[in-house]
Amino acid sequence: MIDRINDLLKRVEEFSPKAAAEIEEFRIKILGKKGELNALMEEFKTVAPERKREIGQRINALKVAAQERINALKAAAQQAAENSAATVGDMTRPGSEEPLGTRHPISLVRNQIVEIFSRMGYTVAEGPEIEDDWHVFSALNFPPEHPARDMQDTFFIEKNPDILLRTHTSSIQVRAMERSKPPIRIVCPGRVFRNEAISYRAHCIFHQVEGLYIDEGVSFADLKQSLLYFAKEMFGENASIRLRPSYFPFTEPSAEMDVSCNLCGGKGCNVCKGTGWLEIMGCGMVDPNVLEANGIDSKKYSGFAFGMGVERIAMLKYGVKDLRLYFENDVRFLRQFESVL
Ligand code: 2NL
Repeated sequence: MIDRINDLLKRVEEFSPKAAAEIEEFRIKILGKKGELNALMEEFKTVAPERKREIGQRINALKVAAQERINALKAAAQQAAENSAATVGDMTRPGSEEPLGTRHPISLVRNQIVEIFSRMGYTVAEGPEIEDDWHVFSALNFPPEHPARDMQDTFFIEKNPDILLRTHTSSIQVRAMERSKPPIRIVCPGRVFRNEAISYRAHCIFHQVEGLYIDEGVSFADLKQSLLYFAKEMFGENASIRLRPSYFPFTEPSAEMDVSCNLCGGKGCNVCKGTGWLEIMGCGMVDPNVLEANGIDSKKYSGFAFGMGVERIAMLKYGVKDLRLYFENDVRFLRQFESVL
């Protein structure tokens, strides 16, 4: 009888069903009313009294082992069924909704600036971020000793004074003048790099949009009218502009352009520091030296150019107080900007 108990125990331990239905079949065959275990119990009645204790313990152990094995197999089969249902899924269920991302505020504002100028006939030009001295400084009338050429202000690649990260997107415009004859009418968006300490108002990487318009008879009046149109489209129909004399190596005359403060309507607030005006860009008539350096006859052609910082425009438009927010990619900040552009 011991052999039959051991044999059944072995079969229980080795039982490995190929389908879940086999487990229940096996349970009935072993543990069922007319199963093999009950047959052993029947036979147990005839066991000699002095052996009852040992054989009884063995039958009991067999019963426990069989129940545990069957329970474990059933649980595993159910888990497997749930897993395969999860991977295949119910194809008729509605899909789960994925939240849409939002465009970065810098992209939104850059796209909007580019779009406004494209309505005035400007096309977009781009160029390399790693540049040479000629396209960033020399072709733009920077004198050899200009402080912008200093290591303190410009990132040079491997200390080579001729290879550097562009400090403004004017280098794109220089490349456009090299490539094509006037009329030229382009906007140049891009990242620029300056060796500056990072703070709430400065960063070593930021974004600019510059513009260049060269043709016969382009005047300062054209500059004013174009930039007034831009300001109204960007800041609203009530926006007005003023130009203050300034200096850039590449324009003559040069000016800083202010737009009326859209927060206080020109009355004076903490954003415009009580002046009613916000500085938004630099501009001017392209210096004849720059035209000549780029092979354009300055007696025949004239042009205007302008440049603005995208971060600054976005700060003024959205009331962002700290420039570092643009670079941290905190979704709680980024989610606040939704737009179609
Ligand atoms: C500023 C000032 C400016 C330009 C950029 C330019 C480009 C060429 C020739 C002449 Cl190729 N000028 N660009 C002109 C005036 C101002 O930017 O404050 N930018 C953030």
